[in-house]
Amino acid sequence: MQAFSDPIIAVSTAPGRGAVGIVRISGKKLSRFAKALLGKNLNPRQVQFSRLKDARQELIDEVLALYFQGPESFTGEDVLELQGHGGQQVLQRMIKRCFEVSMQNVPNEENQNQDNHLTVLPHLRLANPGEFTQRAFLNSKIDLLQAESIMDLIDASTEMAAKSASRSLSGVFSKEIDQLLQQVTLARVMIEAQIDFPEEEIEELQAREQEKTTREIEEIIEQTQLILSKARQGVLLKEGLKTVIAGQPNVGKSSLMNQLCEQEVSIVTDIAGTTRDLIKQTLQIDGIPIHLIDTAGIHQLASQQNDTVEKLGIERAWKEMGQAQLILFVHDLSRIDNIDYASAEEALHQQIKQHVGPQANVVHVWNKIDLYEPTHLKSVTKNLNQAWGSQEDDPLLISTRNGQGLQALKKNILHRMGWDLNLGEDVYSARERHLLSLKDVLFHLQTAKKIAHEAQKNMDLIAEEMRLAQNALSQITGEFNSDDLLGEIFSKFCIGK
Ligand SMILES: Nc1nc2c(ncn2[C@@H]2O[C@H](COP(=O)(O)OP(=O)(O)OP(=O)(O)O)[C@@H](O)[C@H]2O)c(=O)[nH]1
Ligand SMILES: [Mg+2]
Repeated sequence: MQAFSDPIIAVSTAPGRGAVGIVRISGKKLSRFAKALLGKNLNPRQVQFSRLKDARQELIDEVLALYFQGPESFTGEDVLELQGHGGQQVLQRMIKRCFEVSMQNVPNEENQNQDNHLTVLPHLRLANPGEFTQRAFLNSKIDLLQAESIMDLIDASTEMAAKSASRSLSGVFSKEIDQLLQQVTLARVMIEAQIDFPEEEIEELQAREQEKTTREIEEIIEQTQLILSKARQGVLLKEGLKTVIAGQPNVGKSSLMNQLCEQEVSIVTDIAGTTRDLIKQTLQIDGIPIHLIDTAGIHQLASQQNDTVEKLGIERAWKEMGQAQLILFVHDLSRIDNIDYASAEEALHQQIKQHVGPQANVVHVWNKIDLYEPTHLKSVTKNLNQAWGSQEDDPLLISTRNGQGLQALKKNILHRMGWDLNLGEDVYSARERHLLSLKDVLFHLQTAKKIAHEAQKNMDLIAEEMRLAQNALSQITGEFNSDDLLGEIFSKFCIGK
């Protein structure tokens, strides 16, 4: 049975070859272990050079040893770091030696009685994924938001994502949540006090207090909305945006894919039905990861034809559209006056609406502007945009051939996802879990506000909603979390972290 009090050991550097490799040990009373392993007493927070030898006194590696005495360490326990050379064999020999030494018996220095011996470091075991960070959390060195941001920092794939993770790690997000929690708690105390108002209390005073409470709830709602929008951006930075390029054959979907990715990832020809399978590529727009998917052109005749590959390709396109956060529906301006093409466009538009739901994020992109220059172009596309319920005032007119309109399209993609440039620098890394809790908080606050605005204010109900908001908030920083959730969060870490 594994225990949280067991000392743990792991290689903390990435697997593979490297100049330096680190073995990390965390536990209680590590100084005795360090002495038995390296033959000398280590001073906390000082780097000491040592020769680590095996049982036959053969050199395993020359190491730099760093000893942190708890609670002034990452995990809050004693921590020993051995920095050696980064080969896997060396590191494994170091770990093996640590296990051997941990099981040795040494005289108990605290009790000089001759027969009194102690095992150097009983129950030493390999660390589970994320266990060092989990201990830091359990020993209150960091809160749950900070623990999660450590993983985000390691995983960050863009500079912006790394910046936002380090902002969370430094506690910016936690501080804002804590402040919000304090505000909610205070408001709740005030409300509870009003419930207990003595009967003889003058009505006027009571009314004034209630008004103040309502105002306070409204302020807290505003604050929650701001934090939610910053957290939303954080999730976007971390997770990116799944975007599918869809449309009829030959409209220029693959050309758009290549232009956005700035490389030839998809084959482009003038033959309708060139793309048959999904082509996936991740790119960045202003530091936001966009997971772009090029799909097979969709046409109504496919189901009547015998081309199995094409049919399968179209099926896959529909499946991806169903899961996409954004669909770039590409249209071919050079064929817009062709009746067959236009009616197929209308049919496809209806199909997309049915398939992905009316709330889906569909951006209409009008391609091949270089081939179509009549003066009434804008009004034609504008009418179409409006008829199709598009959100754009100005239609997105592009040419993948000469690059026209692509910048506007990129901006539009970010805008559609609610990316607020003004918040850019303020963003902190966040997860779906945080968004769900914040939405929960907002729901309870808004319910409380609604009751507060009723003529017959039921203060008991308001207090209950505030209590639920408070609970949802404390779930974010981990004060109020089930063991299951904690287990799930930490198991996603890598070993040694
Ligand atoms: N003039 C012009 N031609 C374009 C433009 N974009 C694409 N084309 C041409 O249109 C044809 C089809 O382009 P693709 O990118 O293969 O179109 P697609 O939508 O991926 O086609 P399928 O994979 O068959 O569904 C090619 O001959 C392209 O060179 C554009 O902006 N202007
Ligand atoms: Mg294509």
